[in-house]
Amino acid sequence: SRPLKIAAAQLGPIAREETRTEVVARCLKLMEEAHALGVELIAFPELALTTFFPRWYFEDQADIDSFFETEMPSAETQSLFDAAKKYQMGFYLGYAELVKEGDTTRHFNTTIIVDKTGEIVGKYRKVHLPGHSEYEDWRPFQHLERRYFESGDLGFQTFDAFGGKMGMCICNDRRWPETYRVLGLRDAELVMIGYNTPVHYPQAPEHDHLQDFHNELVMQAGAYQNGMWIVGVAKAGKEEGCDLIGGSCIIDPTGQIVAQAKTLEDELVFFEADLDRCDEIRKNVFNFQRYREPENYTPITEP
Ligand code: CDT
Repeated sequence: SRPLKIAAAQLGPIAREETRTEVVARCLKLMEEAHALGVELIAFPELALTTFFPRWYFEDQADIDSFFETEMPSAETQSLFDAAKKYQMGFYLGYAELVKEGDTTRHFNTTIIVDKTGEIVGKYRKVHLPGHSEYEDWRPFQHLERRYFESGDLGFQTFDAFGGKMGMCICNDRRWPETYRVLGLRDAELVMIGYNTPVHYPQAPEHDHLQDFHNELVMQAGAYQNGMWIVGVAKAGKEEGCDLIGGSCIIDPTGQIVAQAKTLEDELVFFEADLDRCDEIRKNVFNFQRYREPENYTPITEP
């Protein structure tokens, strides 16, 4: 067996006025709690350092850029890396990433994996950006990810760390089966997924009551159909008047939820996983080499 003690560090709402330093202090508290349980890998949500800013339309690029990190670690986030080293606990952290490349400035919705020594060992930039790119006055709140970010350019890679193969994706990516399948084809054994999911879906409010169901449905299916562990971790609760779902959970490779958050606040969800359990699925019903029929799947990769 390959045991790995993992945790989802759900965060409650982050106010617009809350500073990075205040949020990092909340994260450090969860790391301390996790350390007492012997956690080796802890996952924080999507855009974990600030409020979910795409809910507002900003005209001024400086206002937008104030939510972005230009370096990682930064002065405000260094203590997370120090804690990783001190506790021998790696982490997954979502943040808005601003990159300068010559004369161009690029914006991504990003996550990293940091190992037990405090080194960044993997990076992912969100591929499936939801929402819209122009101000839409009929909405009770905006979802301007398609205005503020460009689609990720790193693909769905896997990373050797924590005694296995780690994968990442972000929020809306989890609704797309291709995300998990590409990670599965690259042998991911544990995939971490941070999310900010409003309860209210303005285009189809009749689906609002299905948000928790859809969250579990897609992650449980992804876990089972690819024989992988999944850590789903929410930014939850009423954030600046907008209700976000919670339901952070750990899912085993058979698709069962083995641990789940009970609140919409800062909360640790813990489980001792066994990465070898991926074989229960990968060597049987979803033995890709034996049973996949890729010649029948060609439309999937056509634009
Ligand atoms: N952050 C993020 O990707 N949220 C979307 C909201 C629904 S689409 C407007 C999600 O897929 O949960």
